[in-house]
Amino acid sequence: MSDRVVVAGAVYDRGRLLAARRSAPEELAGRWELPGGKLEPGESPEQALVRELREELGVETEPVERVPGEWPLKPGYVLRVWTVRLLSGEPRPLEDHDALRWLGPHELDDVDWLDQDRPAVAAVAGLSAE
Ligand code: 523
Repeated sequence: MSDRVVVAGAVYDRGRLLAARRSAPEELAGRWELPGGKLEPGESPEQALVRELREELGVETEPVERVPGEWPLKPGYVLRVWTVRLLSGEPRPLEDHDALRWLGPHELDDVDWLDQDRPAVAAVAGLSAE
């Protein structure tokens, strides 16, 4: 069986990347991630991403491009990432997170990313350095 996809957004605004601190479940709480979540039946990855970012952060966004690569999560799940443009709203930690930070290009190591998000963030940083 193929792995289930979890989508995440590298949300950029004025050159800074949004990092979100998870509030649950216990084993992930306190660690930072690129916000996102699982696809619902019938959704495209881009639709799922726009929905998740609206629910979790209260913002309208537009996926820009897929970040090349795919990163393993818990067994049966893989993470795929898109760069995302903020269209409207100021992100707030409404659901699943208890803090947000905007990281400048030299601040990407300043938060304790989830292990599985680290390679994704490195790929995002490589893309934006081009
Ligand atoms: N991750 C992860 N990194 C990351 C995301 C968005 C998700 O490691 N950037 C993991 C955490 C969970 C799984 O992927 O084990 C699903 O993410 P979650 O819980 O954010 O997905 P939701 O919001 O769809 O979850 P439900 O509450 O279960 O619907």
